[in-house]
Amino acid sequence: MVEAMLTLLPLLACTDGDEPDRTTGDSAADSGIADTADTADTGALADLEPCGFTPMTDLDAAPDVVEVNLTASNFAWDPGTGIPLTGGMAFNEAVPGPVLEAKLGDRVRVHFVNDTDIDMSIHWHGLRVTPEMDGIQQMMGDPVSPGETFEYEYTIVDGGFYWFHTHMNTATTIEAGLYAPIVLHVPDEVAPDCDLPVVLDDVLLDEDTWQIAPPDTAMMKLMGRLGNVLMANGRSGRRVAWTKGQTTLLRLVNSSNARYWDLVLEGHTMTVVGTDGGFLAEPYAVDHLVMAPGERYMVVVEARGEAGESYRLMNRRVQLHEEDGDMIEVDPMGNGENPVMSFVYGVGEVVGAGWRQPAPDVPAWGAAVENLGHHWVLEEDMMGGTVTIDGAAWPDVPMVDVPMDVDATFEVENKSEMHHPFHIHGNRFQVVDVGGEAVAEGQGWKDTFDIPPRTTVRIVSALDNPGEWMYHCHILEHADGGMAGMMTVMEE
Ligand SMILES: [Cu+2]
Repeated sequence: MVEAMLTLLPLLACTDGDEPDRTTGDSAADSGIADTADTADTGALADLEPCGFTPMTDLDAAPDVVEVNLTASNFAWDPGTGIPLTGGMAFNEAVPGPVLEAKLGDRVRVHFVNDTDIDMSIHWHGLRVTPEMDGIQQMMGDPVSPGETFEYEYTIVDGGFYWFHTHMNTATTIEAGLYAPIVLHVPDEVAPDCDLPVVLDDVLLDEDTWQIAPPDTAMMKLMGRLGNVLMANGRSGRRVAWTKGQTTLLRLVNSSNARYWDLVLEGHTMTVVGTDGGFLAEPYAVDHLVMAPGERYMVVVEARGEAGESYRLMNRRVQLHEEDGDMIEVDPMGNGENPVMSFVYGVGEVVGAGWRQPAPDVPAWGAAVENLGHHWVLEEDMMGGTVTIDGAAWPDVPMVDVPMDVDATFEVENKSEMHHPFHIHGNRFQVVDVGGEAVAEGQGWKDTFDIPPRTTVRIVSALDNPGEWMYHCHILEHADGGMAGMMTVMEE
């Protein structure tokens, strides 16, 4: 069963999938759902999960303080194969880790315990915290060692959807399961019927043992480690209960080491209402959504299906990964569909909450500003097996110095033949053009941007958060391999 589900097909055996459309699954499953709809604790509905999330327990009763315990440990978790991963790791014994939930203006305190046997630091991806809380100074010499603790504390200055993850040996530790969502509410948010963080990930398993495959090969270090099991919220095959009429806010993040996802939700339109750094001024509808590693999108879906119907969230992008020296694609169904999660309609209908777009924190620019902060050059030497920024690898990439509170355009020039998702810590940015083409939709705040091959992307920032900040490729093999540098936003 497991082997059949996870069979890897050689590239040439693949047929392109048709445009996905509505499906009701197989008839046996349908009748099972219909028969058991009013006794939801048995039969085909038994494995349905409620649509929503349970946040980490807030230990502080004060309304504007969120205080949580966070422990990283070795933890065997099941990615959906039925075989727990003995090399797995987790925050609070869950993959993804539990949701950190707070609201704009909250003070957040995290009592972090490193119960693993390796050095560690936590990065709050996208949060504009202070440099000493960003996980980088620890990475650069003062890590949270095994058995040690660290108190992370910061104020929430942006709303939307973010995530946190380890920031040392990321290719290994994030692959092992050390990542979790962050949900940050804004004052004028009207709660949807369902608020569902969905973490998209893949993991590379050995097909004899179904355990996490050995460390990266030289080719993986160049191409990125692509998994052979695709997961939503830590496992394949999750089934989430929906009711006709309800409004769902999907908070999506791509936590994969190297995989770009192209998401399709059968039978439903996704309306993009937010990007990495908060809500958009103007939502826009999509029939698919490409997400680079590290990127987030918030999308709203109105549930229009009927009782018993099932709709799949699928990745239709096919990428190659290495296996025994050959490049193989992950395509378990052989048709480019690659479902990772299903939404299953129960009986009945509700009058949904609808969606009211929160007031956006609108970016200031529609085009590049004249002041050039820096021009980065990303390169990859396939023969030499190196990835570089500005001709060097970490820690030798020259420091970028820019003054605080002066709007600046940054150019990221990708001279290589691969996509690189470029992530900048500490400040927020707006993408203004890609290869000279102005960005038409989704002018939201970003901290992670896809830089296509042989293309220059221009981004603008107000640089209002001072300090030394890391920037790097979010293909974790590239980051660990030296595709990273530091930028100082200098106070006057
Ligand atoms: Cu890269």
